[in-house]
Amino acid sequence: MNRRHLLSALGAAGLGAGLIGRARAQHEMHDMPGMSMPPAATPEPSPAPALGGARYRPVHTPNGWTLPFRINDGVKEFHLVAEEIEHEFAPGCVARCWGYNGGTPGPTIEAVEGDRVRIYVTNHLPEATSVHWHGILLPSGMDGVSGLNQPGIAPGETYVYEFTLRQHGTQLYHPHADEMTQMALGMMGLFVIHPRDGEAVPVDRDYAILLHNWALHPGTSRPDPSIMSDFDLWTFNSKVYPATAPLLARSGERVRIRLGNLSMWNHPIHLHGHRFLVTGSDGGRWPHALWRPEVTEIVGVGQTRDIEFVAAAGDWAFHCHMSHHTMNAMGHGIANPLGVDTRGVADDVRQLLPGYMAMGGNGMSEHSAHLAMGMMAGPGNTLPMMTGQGPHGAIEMGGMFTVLKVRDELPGDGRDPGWYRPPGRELARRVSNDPGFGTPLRRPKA
Ligand SMILES: [Cu+2]
Repeated sequence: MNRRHLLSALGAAGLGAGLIGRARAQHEMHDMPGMSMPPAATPEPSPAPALGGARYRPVHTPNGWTLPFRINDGVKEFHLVAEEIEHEFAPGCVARCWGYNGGTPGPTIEAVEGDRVRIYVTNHLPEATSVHWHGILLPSGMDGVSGLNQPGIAPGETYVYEFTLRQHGTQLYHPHADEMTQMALGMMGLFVIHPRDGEAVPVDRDYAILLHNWALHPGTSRPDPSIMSDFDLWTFNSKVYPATAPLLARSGERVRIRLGNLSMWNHPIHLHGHRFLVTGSDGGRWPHALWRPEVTEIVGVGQTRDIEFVAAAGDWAFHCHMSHHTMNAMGHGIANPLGVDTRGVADDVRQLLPGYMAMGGNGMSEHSAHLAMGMMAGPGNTLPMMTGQGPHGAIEMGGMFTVLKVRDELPGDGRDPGWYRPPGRELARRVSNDPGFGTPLRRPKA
């Protein structure tokens, strides 16, 4: 039996193996005060500005930004640059990606129904690109499908797109030239169009999150465009938890979260503690009669969905409900170690593989415990399968996960308010450590 077979027979050092984060980096992460908190907090929403006569509440793109524009003769002018960038998914994992204007996702483009927009696109990539304005009603020649609607924008060239916005809603933009590669490397962005006449039910906070997946194999630094389904990283605005910024709100505020999906999977996005309304999509804000209450909404590939809710005090998980999408890199094709006592063979394996740890026999939770203790090593430039520390211990999440933090009052400067303190006895608590506690009923044996 060769080493490879032996490993796979043993469950390959637990499901996290081969992808176990760099122990030292993780160790430091856990040791640094505040590192379990995402670095980028959410600033206060600024008052609705007057632009071209129309007033709107600006969208906030967590971990991202909004592209500034200038007004030239009544036309809003934007400039996108397609280019290679260095992108950090979370501390300890950096990749050479492709994006726009220095980042992935590209900056959010924001405008108002009725605006005439002119968008310059400069190509700094090594191959031709184009931009498709996904969901936007426009003349065919502006639709951005290279070969069909226009020639590809060659490296070094700048093209200009110009059209009038005839709708509102949460739209997207992405290349339509070597689309598989360029999107796999991170080229995509949100395009939010506000209604011209404002909204009958205005929101106090407006967040925008783009969902994506990445095949960044452990130990490598370039996303692999050939992968169809077995991705390593699942992201909110190109970040994985714990680097995903928390979403902040005050109790009682009306919050909208716009979700766009340009990944290769559908994502059932779930919010704890609230019943939200699905109120819109690429088709704009729906008529009131179509709003429907949900706690989980599937955002299909190429779709957008807007959800709205009245914020209730607490720390509330907000995540994709595909449980592998709230994990980071892991091996998927290995033997199942669950229930297997591997203690006896771990010493033998260590002679072949120094540092080997038998894991997963009692579940995967010990993965995060070992990480916290700095006991695990693995390939460089990857992240632990599950991570994150909360006020009560390991959160054991990654990928498409963040925390909605609702407080009666928030720090004025947009700082993270820290962890929620439940009032009185509103906290689950231990009442016994006797395994024989109580008289639970069990389903009768047949
Ligand atoms: Cu998902």
